[in-house]
Amino acid sequence: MPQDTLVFDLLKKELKRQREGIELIASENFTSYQVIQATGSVATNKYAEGYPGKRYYGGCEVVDEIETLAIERLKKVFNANWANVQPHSGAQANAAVFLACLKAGDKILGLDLSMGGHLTHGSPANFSGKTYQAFFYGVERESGLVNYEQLEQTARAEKPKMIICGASAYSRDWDYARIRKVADEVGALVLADIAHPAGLIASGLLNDPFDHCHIVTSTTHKTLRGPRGGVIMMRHDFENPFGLKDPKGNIRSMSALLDLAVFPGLQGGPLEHVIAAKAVAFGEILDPSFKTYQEQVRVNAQTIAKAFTDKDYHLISGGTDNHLMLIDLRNKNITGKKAQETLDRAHITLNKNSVPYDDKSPFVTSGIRVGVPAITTRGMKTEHMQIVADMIDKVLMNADNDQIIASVREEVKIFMQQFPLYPELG
Ligand code: DSN
Repeated sequence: MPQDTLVFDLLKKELKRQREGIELIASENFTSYQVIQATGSVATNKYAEGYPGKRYYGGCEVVDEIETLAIERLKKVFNANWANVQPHSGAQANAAVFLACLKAGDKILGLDLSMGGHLTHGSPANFSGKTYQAFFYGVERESGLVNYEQLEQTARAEKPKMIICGASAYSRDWDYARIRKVADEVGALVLADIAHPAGLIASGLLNDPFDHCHIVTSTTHKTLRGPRGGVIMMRHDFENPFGLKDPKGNIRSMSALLDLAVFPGLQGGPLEHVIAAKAVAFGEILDPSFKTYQEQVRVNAQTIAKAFTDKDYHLISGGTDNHLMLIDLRNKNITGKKAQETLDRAHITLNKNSVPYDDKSPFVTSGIRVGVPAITTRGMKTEHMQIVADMIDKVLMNADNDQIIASVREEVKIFMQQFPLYPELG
């Protein structure tokens, strides 16, 4: 059969874009080539509704082994005793947790999206805010740190069934023990969505949420550097606190309820090719080189944060403990939207982002989010961070100067040639 040149030419173009640009989207990364191979494998052909050993289709004996391997490796990565690797994404993972633990109309408490939270933590635009009664905590105006007092006060006043910690644009570590304490006081479950910092947590570089949070969800494609997908985990399979029942009316363990929520509650056939790629990525995480990578991510983040601060950029919370930072551009006379679009023209990719207490709409925003997992995978070290910060500053300070932007684009292209990406693809 002839190759679909239209699509494959576009994929070549995308490879070129990835190779020639500086990728600073905090939620992106470059997987290993073997993760790409597994994602593009024959396992895409297999239907396997159910779980290993309990499928609704024949011929599942091999994908059973693949999925079991993924589960066992993931459990080892986080020292968990239960994991589900089927969620198609982080949003699906969170939806499955809500489905297992809550009834429509129950109260949930999460970090406000405009303060760095995630859509699925109760935003009115998302199923989580439409199905459940969502309350929010924020970050302190001065420090930019999570306002734990507000979280506690709201928890005591509203008595939510679930408190969600985790964020999409928060550069500091979390006090999981403090959140669990108030959750126990008001009878709430704690869900930690570690999609962003999961790789640093896996490497022991940030606080471990597993002993304090009942359930932990993550994506697999950000700092974990695996294929696009989600997972749900628990270190301790706890008793079902609200007497929640399975569809047959039986009270079950939380792990059984979570499995049922993923399938058949929310999803049909699992993406076994992606699960194979997850297994590969989890194997890579178990290799000591992954910790070295995460240490470099963190030192790169801190180094570029300092480079920005030295140029009078205002970082929310003043710096970073993890892989990202949020920059308030209001003293630089450029919006987040314009910054993103202008940097794009220089092949420097990041996203505009609301900053806490932003006076601009989410379509415009006053800030940008900068993350270093992808450039660290490309091989950048601390000495490269100043160069990247200088290029960003040059673009932002000359946003209406086409000639300067074109010259930085050329500079970026030459700079990136020293960091090869997927040589296997020619
Ligand atoms: N996880 C989000 C991000 O941080 O980019 C998208 O949902």
